[in-house]
Amino acid sequence: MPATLAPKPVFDNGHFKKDQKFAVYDGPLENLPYPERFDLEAAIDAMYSDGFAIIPGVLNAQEVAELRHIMTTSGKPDEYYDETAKGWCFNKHLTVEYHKDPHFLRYIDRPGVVDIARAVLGAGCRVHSGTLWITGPGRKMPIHADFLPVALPEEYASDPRVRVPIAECVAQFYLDDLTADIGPTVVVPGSHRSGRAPEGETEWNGIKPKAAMLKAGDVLLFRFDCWHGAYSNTNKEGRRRYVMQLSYSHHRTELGYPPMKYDHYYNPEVLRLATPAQRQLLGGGAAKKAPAY
Ligand SMILES: O=C(O)CCC(=O)C(=O)O
Ligand SMILES: [Fe+2]
Repeated sequence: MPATLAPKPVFDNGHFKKDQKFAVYDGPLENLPYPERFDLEAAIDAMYSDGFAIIPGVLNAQEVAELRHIMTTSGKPDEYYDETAKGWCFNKHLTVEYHKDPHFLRYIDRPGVVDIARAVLGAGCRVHSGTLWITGPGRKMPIHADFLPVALPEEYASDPRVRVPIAECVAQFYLDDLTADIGPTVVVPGSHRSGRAPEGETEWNGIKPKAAMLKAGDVLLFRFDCWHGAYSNTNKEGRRRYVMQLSYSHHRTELGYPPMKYDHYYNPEVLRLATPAQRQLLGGGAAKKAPAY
């Protein structure tokens, strides 16, 4: 007789749960406090207490303009991304190819952002993946968790003695001075302490989503289990929101591009220009032959 197994627990991991209920937050919008000055220790603590940190002024005006230009001119013609006729919105979402394009090296180890990532994910953390995302009027995103590595009863997740480790976090580089009408990212502060992903809820513990009403060049870094979404883009002039996403993960996570130790997949310019710190973030190391899959 086979041994009786305990019932399979319901493992709820946000984005990846197909039958999850989602709800868009469209209530009154309150902004997150804007940090007057950046304090690294406070930002690291905030990743555990609030679930996110704001790093102001990461990119300068020229870098913002350069990235916006790259995003506008890359990919296919605009018609290809325009889904307004299907009841959706302009939605141009491109994957950053770190192994092909040396331009993107410059963003992966920005002071403040990478320091928090290393502190919360471990010194060996990696760049997991990146995207360039332009979204137009009509776009919104329901409140969700990107990934929930550890599901816990709320009484444990909220216990101050419990510090749930961070598996992955995403840095959103904003390339606009955000206003409510172009759909800022919203986060529910502290919601990772619920121990679960939202199920059609927009608030947790009486805490409503708050807007990251940031300036062009600022970064919002949040852990994947913190509930978040995006307010609707209701702009009447057709203004689009520009964001670069850069996610960091624990060093044992599979990356969304070839790790740099498989250097024959790489553009030689990326290999030539990468600093030792950037090599490490891209999964570099002693060059290896590709595994024989
Ligand atoms: O667009 C935003 O502000 C949020 C994006 C997001 O939550 C996601 O890509 O999972
Ligand atoms: Fe998300």
